[in-house]
Amino acid sequence: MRYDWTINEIEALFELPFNDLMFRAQQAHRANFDANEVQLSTLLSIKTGGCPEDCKYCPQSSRYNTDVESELLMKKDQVLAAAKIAKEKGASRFCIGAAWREPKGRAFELVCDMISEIRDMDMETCATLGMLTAEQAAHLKEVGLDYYNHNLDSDPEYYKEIISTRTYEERLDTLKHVRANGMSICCGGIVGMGESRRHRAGLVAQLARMNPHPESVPINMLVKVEGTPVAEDAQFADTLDNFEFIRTLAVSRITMPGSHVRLSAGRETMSEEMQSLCFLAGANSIFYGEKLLTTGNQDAENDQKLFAKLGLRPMENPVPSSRRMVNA
Ligand code: SAM
Ligand code: DTB
Ligand code: SF4
Repeated sequence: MRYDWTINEIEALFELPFNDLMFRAQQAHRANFDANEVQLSTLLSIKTGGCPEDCKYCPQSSRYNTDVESELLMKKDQVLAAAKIAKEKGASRFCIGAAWREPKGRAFELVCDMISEIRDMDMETCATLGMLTAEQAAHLKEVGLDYYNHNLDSDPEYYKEIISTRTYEERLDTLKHVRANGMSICCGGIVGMGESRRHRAGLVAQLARMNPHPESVPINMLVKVEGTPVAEDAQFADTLDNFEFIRTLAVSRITMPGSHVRLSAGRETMSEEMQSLCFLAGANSIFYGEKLLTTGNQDAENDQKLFAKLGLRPMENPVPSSRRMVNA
């Protein structure tokens, strides 16, 4: 495993002829995984909207006029009911998301309680709650959280075009606390926000220089939501070519060969052929279920049909039997 990738080297991978890039990605994929298995994660927004941060892509920021209303923290019973449905449909990981800058007080305690119960449901647990202190990370580990999702979103240079209310360093600090407390990291970014190929290579370099690599790497294709700056401002008007998105997945696969690279947001509008090229590029994880946090995703039934056409299988649930409930 390499942790010393330079931006130039990664940019050179981006520039390979497409077929050569796909071949390299398949080689890396097959050396580390069953190339016909895809991990399924289901997302649930447990606290939607009203976020004080100014992430220019985000429909949940209170600063932009989008259709997303601010809601209260969801009740535990509702969350557990959604987790049960996800499990029945075949998800191996359940991820809860909150539109917070950081978790606080009683709400954090309530979320910890939810996590400890999801943990007993024979699924991997994941949460994305914003910035964490070292103490909060320790507490999440204690209640049984397996993964924490916290994205870098872009490379350090382009970051200032997207977010002003939280620094890149603060993101890295949160990731440090997650790692120090023995949880797995889910960390990736968004492409299609008007960044250059060099910026995309810079994002992948940031991820691939982490030692160890993030266990899950979500690559999101920007979902342009009406009312957010990325959908309204001329600076962000360009849309990303599909092949460039596929290349980003392939380069992530080659540089982080042991990680689950996730074909994340943006899948709702992708054709079956586009998605199959994403899998060929080494993506081996998806968000599964009809909703992401606030926007749509492919229906589970569509995914099942596509998997059948391509001969893909959902990855086995990795939760050890020692953690499984006896009467589940
Ligand atoms: N509030 C927490 C935070 O930002 O850390 C957690 C939830 S936040 C919505 C999780 C991630 O979703 C963001 O870091 C971003 O990468 C992704 N995301 C949000 N809106 C998106 C969009 N419109 N298109 C693609 N990805 C998006
Ligand atoms: C990630 O990288 N993508 C997910 C998850 N981690 C939390 C979120 C995508 C959000 C897309 C816009 C929405 O549905 O609000
Ligand atoms: Fe808030 Fe997270 Fe959206 Fe940023 S990405 S506005 S922190 S919910």
